[in-house]
Amino acid sequence: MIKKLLLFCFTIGLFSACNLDEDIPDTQVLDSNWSFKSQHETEWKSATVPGNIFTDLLDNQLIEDPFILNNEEQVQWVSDSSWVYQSSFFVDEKTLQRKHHQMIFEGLDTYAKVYLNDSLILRANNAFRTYPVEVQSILKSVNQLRIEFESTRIQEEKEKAKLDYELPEGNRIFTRKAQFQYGWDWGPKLNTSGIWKDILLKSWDDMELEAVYIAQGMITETDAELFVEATITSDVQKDIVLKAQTNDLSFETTIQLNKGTYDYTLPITLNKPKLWWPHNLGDPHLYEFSVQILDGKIIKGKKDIRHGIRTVQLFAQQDSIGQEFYFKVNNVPVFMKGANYIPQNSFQNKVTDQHYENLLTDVVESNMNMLRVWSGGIYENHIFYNLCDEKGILVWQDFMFACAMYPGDEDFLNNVQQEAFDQVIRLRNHPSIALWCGNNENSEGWHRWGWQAGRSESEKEEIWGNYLKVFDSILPYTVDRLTDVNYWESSPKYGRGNPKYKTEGDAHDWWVWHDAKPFEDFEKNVPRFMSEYGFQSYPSIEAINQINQLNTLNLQTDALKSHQKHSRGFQLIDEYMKRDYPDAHSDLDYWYLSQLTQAKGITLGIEAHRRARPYNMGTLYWQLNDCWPVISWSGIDHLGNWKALQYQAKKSFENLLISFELKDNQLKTYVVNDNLNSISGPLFLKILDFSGNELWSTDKSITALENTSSKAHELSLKEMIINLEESVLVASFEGVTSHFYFVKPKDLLLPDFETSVFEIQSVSNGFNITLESPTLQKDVCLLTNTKGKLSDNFFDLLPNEKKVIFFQTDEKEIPKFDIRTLNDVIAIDHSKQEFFKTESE
Ligand code: BMA
Repeated sequence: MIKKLLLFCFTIGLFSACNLDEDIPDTQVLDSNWSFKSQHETEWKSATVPGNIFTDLLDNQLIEDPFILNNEEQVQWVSDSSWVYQSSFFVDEKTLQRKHHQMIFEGLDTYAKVYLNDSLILRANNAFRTYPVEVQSILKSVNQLRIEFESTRIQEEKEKAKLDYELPEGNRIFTRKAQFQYGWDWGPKLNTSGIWKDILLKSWDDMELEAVYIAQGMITETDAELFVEATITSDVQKDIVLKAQTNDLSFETTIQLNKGTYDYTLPITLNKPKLWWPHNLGDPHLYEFSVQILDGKIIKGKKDIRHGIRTVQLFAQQDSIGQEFYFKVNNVPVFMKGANYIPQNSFQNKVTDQHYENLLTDVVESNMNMLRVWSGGIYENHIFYNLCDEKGILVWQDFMFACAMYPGDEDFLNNVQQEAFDQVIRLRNHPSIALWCGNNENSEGWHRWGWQAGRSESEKEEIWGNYLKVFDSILPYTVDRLTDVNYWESSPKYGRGNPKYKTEGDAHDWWVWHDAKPFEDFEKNVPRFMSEYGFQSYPSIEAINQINQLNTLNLQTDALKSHQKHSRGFQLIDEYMKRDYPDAHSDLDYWYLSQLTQAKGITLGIEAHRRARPYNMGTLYWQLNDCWPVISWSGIDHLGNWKALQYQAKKSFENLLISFELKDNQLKTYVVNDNLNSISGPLFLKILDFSGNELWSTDKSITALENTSSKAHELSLKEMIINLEESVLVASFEGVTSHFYFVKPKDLLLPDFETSVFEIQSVSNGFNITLESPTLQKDVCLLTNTKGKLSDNFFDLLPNEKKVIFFQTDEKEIPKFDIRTLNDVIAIDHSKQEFFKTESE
């Protein structure tokens, strides 16, 4: 247990350069010379660390790629086997002479015995924990490190046998590792094993600066009170200096170092602090701190820490309606717009820095200000949070417990306590983290998914009691003690089975999709904060072709079927598609319409939630991304390609939004303004036919107050003499334009497909594509085999509107584009109908 010594003396002055010697710990990353073998074999093969057994087998051509064809099924034996990894490493004489040597295992997956020079130094059983091990008595100049990983199945069976009842949902609950690797309704069953994070060897003499946390005190416009907390392990008792520098400011204090591990605090005050804001409301400003401990003129330890000064609070008080659920950042209520994030790959070592950069850039470009790191995956790497800090993306951070009930024996609870402690300490310097949440749907599952059926009262009491020990005691206590952000026990507070889901806390709405309810229900069932709702679609053609290993689109293969993990997935996509869209007559059209269906449904939800602010204060759809090529709820597929949903969500997430609601023949136009300033100007409304003739128009001066949603106009359609199947309403306000159609897409009488201008012009970093048509072209989709990124896609082209799309690519040759539009699909559909008519006549 770390004790805390508060120190009161501190000084402030201008940073002056002086010559200092360094005697900081030596750190060696032990990631070379690794090899692996199956426990029962003798032949060693080369391994990559950090990594995992599947990618090592793949690299050695011992298995086929489980992401393509039906290969997942063929590689299940890998998880059922036990594996051994070994390496040798050298320690130079000077380092060896140091007094302390500690090995730090940042991630072992999962049941592992670690031997250093044939001595057992560690038994690990939690992939989410960091294991520090003192090795001074064992370390030599040439060392052998061997790690034996036992199949998780063996331990899980042992744990299961200890209970006289079964816990939902399967044996994964006994093992503290990424739960999605046991198979999910969007993920393959690829239960990895191996060294999935770095192993470090740290050597030092009499003291070590282990960690630094910058805690916040009072923040006002004039001052920010901060506390630089340094965790120091020492052999000696003496006075040293704890120093922190940022910009040209330097702060220091003398501390009385005690033997052992303690926290020491340097209080500092920054004048006129620049606050950290989510990107859609301001600048995510970060202060760079350099923290040192100095023994006389010798630097004994140093760490660079970034700190964003902000307050973030969850407000979840009972109110006259039920229970509010909203966040304030820097004392301002912030509407949260975003999605649920899952691991980017079943094999974490395949996720490069560039993947993180691309995905989080996409998040900002999509106008999202919050991601929920969902609990069936992993506590992400620092790079994820670093980028969220830099880019101004708030993070709702789940603890890794999903859709199940977990054990509650002493060993398990201690293990969870240590995991929570490690992870919260590891991540607490990130200003982007806005909330810690206990679990995903465990409480919901227990209360409403039949998990209590057939159990005795004492059994139920025990299982729920164990739930409370973790989620109502260990986790909230850890968060409260170590951080300045709030804790929320379980997401959702209530699911759709409980009517309170509309009035209390956060909600998951799976009426749509799982219960096949209409998308329009999103407008009826608006909760206080929607933390999950979603709909599946096919991924990019590139991803499908990769799965099938074909050059042309084919939706009928067994390979593709094995990449749909929801038992009713295909059926539900089809059912919803038919409700709103015309029949598809080719695989290409089916693919295209599946994406339009998803985009239409989810943006309907996004906008209903945003219109309802402040009753509702957040909307996070399920799900942002994929962990392999798959038919899923994602907006961005595994290859980074945007689905129609992502392009359309980007528009629905704009700070300034014009949104419509049609009820009882009354069309209400809302203006939602998430900006922190009010916006005044004329609101233009016009109804056009599909050839561009204006059928009706009006304009009105309005003011959209900051941080509000309000009804700006109401139109009675009863009085309108227009053909609704052939009209579109176009609204614009201060540079923002929105379209509204009065009937379902399949009932639109769209003109034939025609784009009169289709120009491609080479510009720097890509090409500009100019489109224009004399008639309305709906859901224009540009398709190309060239790798790149379109600035917009799946958009509507108004009659005679010139639209320029930027295609960012490294390719120098003019790419070839095909165009798909809804006009096209409907035209085929109509001609088919006519054809059938003629035939039967
Ligand atoms: C939510 C998630 C996931 C699941 C998704 C779609 O409940 O938390 O468990 O993948 O629904 O079914």
